[in-house]
Amino acid sequence: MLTIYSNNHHLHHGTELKDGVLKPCVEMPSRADTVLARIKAVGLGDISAPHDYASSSYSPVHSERYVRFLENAWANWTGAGRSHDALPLIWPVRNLRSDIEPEHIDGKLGFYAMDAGVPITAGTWEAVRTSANLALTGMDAISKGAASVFALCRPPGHHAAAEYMGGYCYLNNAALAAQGFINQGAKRVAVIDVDYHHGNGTQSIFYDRADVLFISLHGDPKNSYPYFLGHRDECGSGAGTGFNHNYPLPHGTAWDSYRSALADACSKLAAYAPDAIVVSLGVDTFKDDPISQFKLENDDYLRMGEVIAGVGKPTLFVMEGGYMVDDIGVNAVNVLLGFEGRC
Ligand code: SP5
Ligand code: ZN
Repeated sequence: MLTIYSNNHHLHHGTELKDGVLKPCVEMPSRADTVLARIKAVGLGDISAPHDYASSSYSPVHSERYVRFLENAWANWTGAGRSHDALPLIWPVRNLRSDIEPEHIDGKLGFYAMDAGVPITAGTWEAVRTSANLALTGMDAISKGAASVFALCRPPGHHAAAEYMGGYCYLNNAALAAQGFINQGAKRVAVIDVDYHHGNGTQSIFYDRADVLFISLHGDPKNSYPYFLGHRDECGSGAGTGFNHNYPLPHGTAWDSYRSALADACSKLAAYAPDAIVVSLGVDTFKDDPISQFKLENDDYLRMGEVIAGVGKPTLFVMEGGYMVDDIGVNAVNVLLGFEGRC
């Protein structure tokens, strides 16, 4: 399997507000380095650099004003006299106005963020746009005939929506790839999100559309981030009704019950008969993940790849979360090896 990778992810490493304390993000550069090392160790296949895509190709997945905000945030922040990572400190919750974009950077940060896990630093924009380029390059390779490709994206993307960032995510790499397939002529694309956390951004972007099916398996939002989306009754709206499926699962979920949910999800995938599948591949479902509550083991990821391969469609894997750095290389690459029947 071809991997698309760039060293530019090293440009992004920041701090998050966690457990009431500012700490280095668990979403750190060594994550992608570990996955890349494992790809080389098992000889997964060629590793290619991304092509460059203009930010105009982010429409309609992201709004133009949101992209301009991301691009200029660091300059605006330092222009206001700050030198530490930019983080939001105020949010337009219920009954505060969110119809007027503030001019001051402090207002903009809250306007465009869902949490304090999305630091913006000097190198963030370059890393973020490169991560999107990886997913788009992988999408193009599949459109040209590749059966499967792995976009080793960092930062991840599935919490980012049309106009907000959150959960270490800035641009929604998987959604950009899904829209890319549609732009290249695909009639139907399916996104399946196996990250521990609900893919709220991807769901939101495609919620009213029938041409992109979204399916997510994740920690029940009653007890897991992102808390405010990902319930079972969210089925899509308007033309998109019936094209969104959530599988909220309890703390402690291990492979047996995960496999049942995944098999059900994959039967829905197959019934949709998509031209291409995008997998939001988070491996924070691992038993030792520092911020998550599922119990998957190393070899379970081989089986996960096999089940997804059973759908039998061209498949783009896009890296999302996974924070047990010692194991994420093995776990992410196990999904890819399982998909290829190399296990
Ligand atoms: C891409 C991705 O996986 N983003 C995840 C963002 C999660 N951010 C907040 C996590 C808070 C978890 N707190 C759990 C404490 C467990 N001791
Ligand atoms: Zn996650």
